[in-house]
Amino acid sequence: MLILLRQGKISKWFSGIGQEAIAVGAALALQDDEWIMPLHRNLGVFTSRNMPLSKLFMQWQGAQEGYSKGRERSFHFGSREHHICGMISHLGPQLAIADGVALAHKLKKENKVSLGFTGEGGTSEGDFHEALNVAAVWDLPVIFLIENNGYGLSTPTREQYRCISLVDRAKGYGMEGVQIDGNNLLQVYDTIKGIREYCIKHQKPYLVEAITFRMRGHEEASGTKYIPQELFDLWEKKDPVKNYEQYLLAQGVLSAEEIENIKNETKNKIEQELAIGMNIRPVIADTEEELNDVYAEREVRSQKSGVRILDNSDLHSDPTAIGSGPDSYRGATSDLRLIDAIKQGLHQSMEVHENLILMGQDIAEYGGAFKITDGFVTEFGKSRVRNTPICESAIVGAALGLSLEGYKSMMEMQFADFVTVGFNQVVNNLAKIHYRWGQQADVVIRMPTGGGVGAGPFHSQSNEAWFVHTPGLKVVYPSTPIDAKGLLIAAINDPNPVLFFEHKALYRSVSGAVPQDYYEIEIGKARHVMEGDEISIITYGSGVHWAEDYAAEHSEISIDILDLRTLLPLDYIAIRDAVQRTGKVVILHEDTLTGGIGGEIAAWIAENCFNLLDAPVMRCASLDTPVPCSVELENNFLAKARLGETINKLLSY
Ligand SMILES: Cc1ncc(C[n+]2csc(CCOP(=O)(O)OP(=O)(O)O)c2C)c(N)n1
Repeated sequence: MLILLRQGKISKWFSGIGQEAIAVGAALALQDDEWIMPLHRNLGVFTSRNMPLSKLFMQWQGAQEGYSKGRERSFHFGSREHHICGMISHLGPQLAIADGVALAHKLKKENKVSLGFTGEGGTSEGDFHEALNVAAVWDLPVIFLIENNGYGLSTPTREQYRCISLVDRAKGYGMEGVQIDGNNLLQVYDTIKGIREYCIKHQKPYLVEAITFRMRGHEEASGTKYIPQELFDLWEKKDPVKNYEQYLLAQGVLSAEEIENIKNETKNKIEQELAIGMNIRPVIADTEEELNDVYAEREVRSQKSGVRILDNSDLHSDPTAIGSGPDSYRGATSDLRLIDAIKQGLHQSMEVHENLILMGQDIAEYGGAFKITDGFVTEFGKSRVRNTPICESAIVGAALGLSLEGYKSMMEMQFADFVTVGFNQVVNNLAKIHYRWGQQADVVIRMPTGGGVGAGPFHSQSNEAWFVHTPGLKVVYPSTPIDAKGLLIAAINDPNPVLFFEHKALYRSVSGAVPQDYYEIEIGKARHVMEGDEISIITYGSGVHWAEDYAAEHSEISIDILDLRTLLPLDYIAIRDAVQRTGKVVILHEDTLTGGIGGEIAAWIAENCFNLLDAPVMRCASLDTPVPCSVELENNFLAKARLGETINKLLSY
């Protein structure tokens, strides 16, 4: 690797020289179908899982024939076939994915563990703490393996943490831990093998701290000037490969000649594989393939026995049907509030999908902050309706881990505001994983959102635009009970990560007829709420109700209303139609103005529908301030306060 790097034949590489015993010993101690979450220094995991070297060489050249179609660098890729979960650069988030996989094993009652790597530097991340805490609280069979090599880039351990040994932290989490010589291959192998059995037998996690040393720079370019030479001299004597060789010689397991033969065979194999691996074609960008690979394709839906499946067309077979009622639907309906419709959609999904797991703070016996899962635990049991510690990042990561093992999951953010502490997992792990190495993230995150409830800056935010800007996610935002149920069911059936926004102020204030059947509303399709020919209001969420109220109070204006329902992907055909109907458009949203989705839609209309416009597109959004608490301030903050003014301005243009 070092030679190839110097020859410019592979791109960036992080050396594991001096640390080989940990990756190799740990990988060999596990079964081949047990997931490992390796990091940048763990070449030994990839080779121990017998990945073809030729394909690895292709990966390291950034070739399309590698493991990530040329989309990822060095070791940032995974392979389902080899049960290796590709890392994201952020290090710590890998550990919570191991939690999710271990949870899947526990639920399936399989005798398996997962194993997550971290450097000692990565242990300072909150993700380390969250992952260990969740594993301990949920009694998950997962091995956390710290490779303590003395430095995190240039930062020595004394500037990284204050405890004497990192393994001492195990006690704080309520788990067992052990410190081992990470340069002794047999010790690593034996320890991990024994711990694996312990984790399976006792259904518990385990923390291992393997002491080692990094014999080269963080990566080759950054050098090693900050490390005293004595340390290299000391650790050179402890080289894991040389010492193992000596051991085998001393024990009479191998002769000097046999060792020489093994080396030659290995060298020849590397040369042969390299010759194949160098035989790559130049990367050819295919925009369509690039875009298509961002999302997992949904399998054709199969009708489960006993479940009547309706879709959008059953409910609205007349494409000009107006309003949110089940226009053409002849089946039984109930008059439900938005919150009840969500509850029903979730409940039916739990019945249909035995592999659907719900996770969130206080969602079990307590029924959730808004009582959406009230009663679920009695019916579906605590293993499927799971209270979580206050560890948003780890729970999103665990949801991804469940997905690796074929589970679906729904995580309830107690309030959409708290997604900030799970943000990295959402936008970097869930969103990018399919594009990076073809793994789906079958996860729905429910996001109780929005203001108008006097709850102040941290319980009222509209943060949907953050996610609309993230390729790989889907963002859904219903405004009516019938849509909320059908869209939630569709979100759960979708194999991609979906952020499902539920407006808190609409939970109990909006109701309507909802089919009792299990049905879907198609993600990505807007709803034409009201026909008009003077002005089009394109909106979603609470904006739909503000627009409807305004139209009811101003019958003198012919108002057309479009409810987007999904914000990613946007329904551009419906947007175009709305522009065409009136030529005058207001985009209305509760989110603040700058960087809100209104700007995106306005730009798209300007680029694509300019000839249909009779006036500039106007945006009506909330003030560019945090959400204030006092009712007077909040009323002034919300976009609704400026809707009439915006409409008048547009009409008089
Ligand atoms: C969240 C985050 N912060 C910073 C970095 C940059 N970075 C990459 S590796 C590294 C050092 C990691 O040290 P350690 O966890 O001890 O692992 P080692 O590289 O020593 O194997 C740093 C700072 C990063 N990748 N992610």
